[in-house]
Amino acid sequence: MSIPYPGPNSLSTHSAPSPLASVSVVIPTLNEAMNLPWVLRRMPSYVDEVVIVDGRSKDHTVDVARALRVDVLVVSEPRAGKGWALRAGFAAASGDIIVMLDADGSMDPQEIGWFISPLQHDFDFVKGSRHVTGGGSEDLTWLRQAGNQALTGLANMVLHSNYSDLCYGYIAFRRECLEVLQLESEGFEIETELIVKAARGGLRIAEVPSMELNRISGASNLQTFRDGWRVLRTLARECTSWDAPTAGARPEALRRVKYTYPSVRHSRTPTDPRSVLTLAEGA
Ligand SMILES: Nc1nc2c(ncn2[C@@H]2O[C@H](COP(=O)(O)OP(=O)(O)O)[C@@H](O)[C@H]2O)c(=O)[nH]1
Ligand SMILES: [Mg+2]
Repeated sequence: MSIPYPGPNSLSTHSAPSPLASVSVVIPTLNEAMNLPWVLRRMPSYVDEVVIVDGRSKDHTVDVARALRVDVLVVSEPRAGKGWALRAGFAAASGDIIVMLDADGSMDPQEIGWFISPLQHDFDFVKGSRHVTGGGSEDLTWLRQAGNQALTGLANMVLHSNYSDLCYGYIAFRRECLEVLQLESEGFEIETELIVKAARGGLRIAEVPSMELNRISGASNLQTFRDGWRVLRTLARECTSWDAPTAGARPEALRRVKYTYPSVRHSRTPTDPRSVLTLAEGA
């Protein structure tokens, strides 16, 4: 099943039937056989495609995925790192909307609707946040929390943005965004790369609350200091040397002036009550 998609010029095509946007969910997996069943069983029915990216698991992750979802697309990526995995998954995904989430049970697929809703209202890129009302985390240690807070503050200062949660990888975007983002990260820093480039590329960004749960079983692959350093390096690199494609080089759906947000203004003039009351009388 697909969901209504307003298309790039939704305001001007009001009377035409909306095309349906398809939804792909990309999930990188590394030894998640014990956790993936919960994730796949919580997948909303309107998700059209689930892409699992594996290549290094030593358990039965891929068999479990195939057993639970016959139409699962399994992409093999033998190189180590979440960045490699996500990039391979994005390249294979066919949906109009791409959602990325983890396989360890820390991100609830039932929240996907919250991410998709802003994409249907002209946003391009939607980020989950544990630090807005309605969001939270069972999984953040004080050290990770402090590091994330410092990195988020730094990113906001440099980007003139107001992100509330930099290091969190529950994200959805319209697939055209990939042409603007030009991803190249190999590891966990891909989340930072996505977020920095989305801001620098002038995408229309929304944050939605997300509740991060504990990993169901197994241990995190993230190493706080090693990966924190990679995040910092990515932040510095993408903020200084990356140049977003200009509006002309973009897909039609994302074309707008570089670094500026559209300011659509709806006229708000006082209404003469008589014009409304006569309507009611005529009815
Ligand atoms: N395919 C693939 N997936 C990975 C790799 N490293 C981590 N992942 C997956 O990326 C997601 C996030 O990893 P996790 O260890 O939970 O990191 P954390 O959530 O930041 O603590 C999980 O679904 C992992 O299975 C990798 O090298 N290859
Ligand atoms: Mg995790």
